[in-house]
Amino acid sequence: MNSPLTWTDLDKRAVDTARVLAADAVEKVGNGHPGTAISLAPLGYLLYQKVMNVDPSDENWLGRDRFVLSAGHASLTQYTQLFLAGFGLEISDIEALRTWGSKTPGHPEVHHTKGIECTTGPLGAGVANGVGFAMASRRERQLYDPTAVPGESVFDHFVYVIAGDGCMQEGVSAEASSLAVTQELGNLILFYDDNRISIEGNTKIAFSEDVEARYAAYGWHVAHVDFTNGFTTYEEKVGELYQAIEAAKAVTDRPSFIKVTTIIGWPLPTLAGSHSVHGAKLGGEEIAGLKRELGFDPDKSFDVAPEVLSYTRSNAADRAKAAREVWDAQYATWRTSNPEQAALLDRVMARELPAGIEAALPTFAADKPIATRAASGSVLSALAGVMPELWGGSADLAGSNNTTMKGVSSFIPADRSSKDFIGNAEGRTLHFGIREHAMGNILNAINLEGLSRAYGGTFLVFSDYMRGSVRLAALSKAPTIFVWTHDSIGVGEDGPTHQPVEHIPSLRLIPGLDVVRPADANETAAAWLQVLKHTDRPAGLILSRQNVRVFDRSEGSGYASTDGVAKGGYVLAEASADPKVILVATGSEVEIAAAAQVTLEAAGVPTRLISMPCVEWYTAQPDAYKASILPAGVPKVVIEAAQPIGWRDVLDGTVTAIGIDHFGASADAATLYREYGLTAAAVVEAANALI
Ligand SMILES: Cc1ncc(C[n+]2csc(CCOP(=O)(O)OP(=O)(O)O)c2C)c(N)n1
Ligand SMILES: [Mg+2]
Repeated sequence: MNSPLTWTDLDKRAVDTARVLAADAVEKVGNGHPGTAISLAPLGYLLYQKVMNVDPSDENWLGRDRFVLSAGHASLTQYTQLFLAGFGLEISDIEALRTWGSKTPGHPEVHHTKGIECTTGPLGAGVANGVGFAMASRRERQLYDPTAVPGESVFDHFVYVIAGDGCMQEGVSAEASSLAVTQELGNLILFYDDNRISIEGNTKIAFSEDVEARYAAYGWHVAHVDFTNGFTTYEEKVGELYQAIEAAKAVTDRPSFIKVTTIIGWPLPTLAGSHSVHGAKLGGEEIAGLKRELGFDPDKSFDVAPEVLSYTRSNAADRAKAAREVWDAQYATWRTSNPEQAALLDRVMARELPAGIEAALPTFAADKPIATRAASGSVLSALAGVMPELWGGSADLAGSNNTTMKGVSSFIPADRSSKDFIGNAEGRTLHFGIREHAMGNILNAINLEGLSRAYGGTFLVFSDYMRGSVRLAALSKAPTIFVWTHDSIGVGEDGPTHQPVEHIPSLRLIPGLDVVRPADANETAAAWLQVLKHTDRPAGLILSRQNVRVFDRSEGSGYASTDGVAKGGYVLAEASADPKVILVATGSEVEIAAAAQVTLEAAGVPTRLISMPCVEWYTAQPDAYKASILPAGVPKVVIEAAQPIGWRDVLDGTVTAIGIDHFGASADAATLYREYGLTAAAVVEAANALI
């Protein structure tokens, strides 16, 4: 518990300083979002100076509370507090808002500005990130400090999220908030800035539910602090807000929702309450009026009284010191009494894989075909024991995605155990429900937190439902692993709604995302290893529903080992002489290309076969390697059961790409492959046409 709230004139002055800085910063650059930063300054200040355990001198302190500004456009809400608390932002950084190279970009960006936990801006995503951070915290306690009393471990902390009307309107927040209560996330506190304004003005044109009642219906602990006193007067009730936060912290069996009714831009003299302050500069007159109202010199910009800054910085430092004294001692004790867990923590924080992980991976015999999704399931089960930090699940498709590690229980409260899934404290199997978008953002938060590694699955076709989170993973360099199965028309009878066609090339368009489509079971194991090794980027594992041939890679078989998987593309089967044509394929189409290679070779055409499980890894190889396996002068035929766009950019020279540029249909997979011309015969024909 924090001590009773003290709120002096200096605190008030500091809050007002945050407001005028927000106004000045947007005015200087000529664009940005001043309104909410002005009216939410008391909440931001309260959190950073009176509530949260954070350490401005060590922004990665493990014991810190996590903060997410889901309303990312109001980034100045956070930047001004990071400045006042001394997280490394100086006044020149506030002055440089939204300009090239500044530490204060338009929206908060993780790994860019100290004190930012995750990149926000796409509205609602931050709510799901908050849920992810809260889940991560519970798992970390169990992983590293399993005997601790919940709430008393060095790994316990609170997660605070600020959301606005937009976040509450976006479906992803509903998905995540529903799951948060199932997960009993008592460490999560969500503020809703109920200012009833978004870009198009009064939200009543598109938003009419009682959001507080909605959260109560989810099962959250709810509270309301009304700065407008029922739309009569305006009173920034920081004391009441503080009490509401303290009460929320005391509720440990469910998340807490605090609606704060505000007026956007308050106390701007003429524009408070107007949507024009949401995302535009205010104008000199208005800012001068604000400054006069608050007792600031209207002729000065970026004017911070030294006594204010020294007060806020020393207050933040003192609070951090007090919190650290307790935590550091507790942490030292934890390390000595839990040497095994401490070693695990050190390894995971260094982002290293366990020694001997290669040996733990299964190998698959070539005697019978296996779907790569099934191989993936075997890989995960094999990793469960050696990689305790690994956890994951599916958006209700565990049986289809093969995402459940054998022998691992579920990450659900024990009393939610079902016939099929047993939940307990050790649980690592995640159940996202049918909530792909929230799943993606929850995974991102867990993986950004970095104290465990999480994956999540759905059908590839539904990657569309979570694409925003995939993009954020790539942008944030979150090492999230997306397991996308049922990766082509090979889905078969479910028909075109479930048959991805455009997804693979469209995911390849996302910069920084590794799109990995292994050819067979053994490539799947190698692909998992490679994906786990990359800790600075997300990957999508694209896996087949249908069985595919397992290549015999033994000595003399003619097929190469899986060593080349790490290079993204490699010679799976060499030509009998200098190749006249090179066949390139990914995933389930590699076996088709292999059959075509046999036919072409039999007809006297020396043909090389390349498996290319990951274009991104291949592209990153030295030019010499690329030229050695795919020389420009030799014609190439590519086959992939997807939109064939893009291959001419990956491969030099003459390229024919066989794919599918239309929707599929409901029929068995073999029929669809035949009807749509994804056959060895088509590859042979295309090859013959080129040579
Ligand atoms: C997913 C998404 N859609 C649209 C936007 C563009 N956008 C930025 S702010 C905003 C309005 C947000 O309203 P609110 O959350 O109430 O914030 P306030 O105006 O109160 O600051 C919109 C539509 C966005 N950032 N993210
Ligand atoms: Mg609003």
